[in-house]
Amino acid sequence: MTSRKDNLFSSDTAPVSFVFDEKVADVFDDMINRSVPGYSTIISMIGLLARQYCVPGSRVYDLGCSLGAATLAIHNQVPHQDYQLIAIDNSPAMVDRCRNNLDVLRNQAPVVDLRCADILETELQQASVVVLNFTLQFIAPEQRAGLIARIWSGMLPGGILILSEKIRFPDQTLDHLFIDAYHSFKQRMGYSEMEISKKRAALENVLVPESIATHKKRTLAAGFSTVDVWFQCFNFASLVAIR
Ligand code: GEK
Repeated sequence: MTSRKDNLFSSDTAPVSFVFDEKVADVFDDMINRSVPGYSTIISMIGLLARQYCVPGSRVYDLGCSLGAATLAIHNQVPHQDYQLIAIDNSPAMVDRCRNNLDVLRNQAPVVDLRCADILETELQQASVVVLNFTLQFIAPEQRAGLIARIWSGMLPGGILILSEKIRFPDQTLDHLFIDAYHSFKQRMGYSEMEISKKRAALENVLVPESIATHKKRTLAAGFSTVDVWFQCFNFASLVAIR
């Protein structure tokens, strides 16, 4: 996957509010790799989990697929071809570039069903694996429970939901500690203090993080039999829930 360097927030014309438009899609691979600690590990482990849980005849959904990184990891790691792989994003700019990235899979089954659609309006069926990799955080908080419940309804017993999110901590001291550590990480990844603070302001009310306890409570309330964290680095975590 090739990507231009993300210097979106270094200029005076930096977006005031964050949107997944052409400018973001053009630099997204560089942006997410330098902004989410452990991103490449999470992507590769999503492939590994899908390899374990994708049963023949089932469907696998990558919800909020962006440029298709998780979709590609799943396609590369599931050892059989008897499943449908559905990748969905509602940003036309992301879907265009994702289609190009998925071109490397041409002539290889299964053919990825890439859709430009709202995951809030997507019906899920027969899913053995559902991926929400840093997508739920962009859904309005009041719509999250409904989405998780619909995902549960569309899943097979024994299927898994992989839910990665930026998280907040109820303990203020820890919350500050992790946010400070995260900003140091971003500086080490080459972002200036001005870029970090402008992006933070642009994401205000667009990316709404919740605590791990809130995510766990919501998945259990939706009907999942169990849920826990399998990855965490500072204020970023990934959970796995079993239907
Ligand atoms: C990855 N999962 O690289 N319907 C569909 N897509 C949506 C919606 C919605 N309602 N809301 C937001 N999105 C990817 C990274 S990025 C995470 C996911 C980030 C899409 C949005 O267009 C964007 O592409 C994605 O969710 C979130 O593994 O930017 O931090």
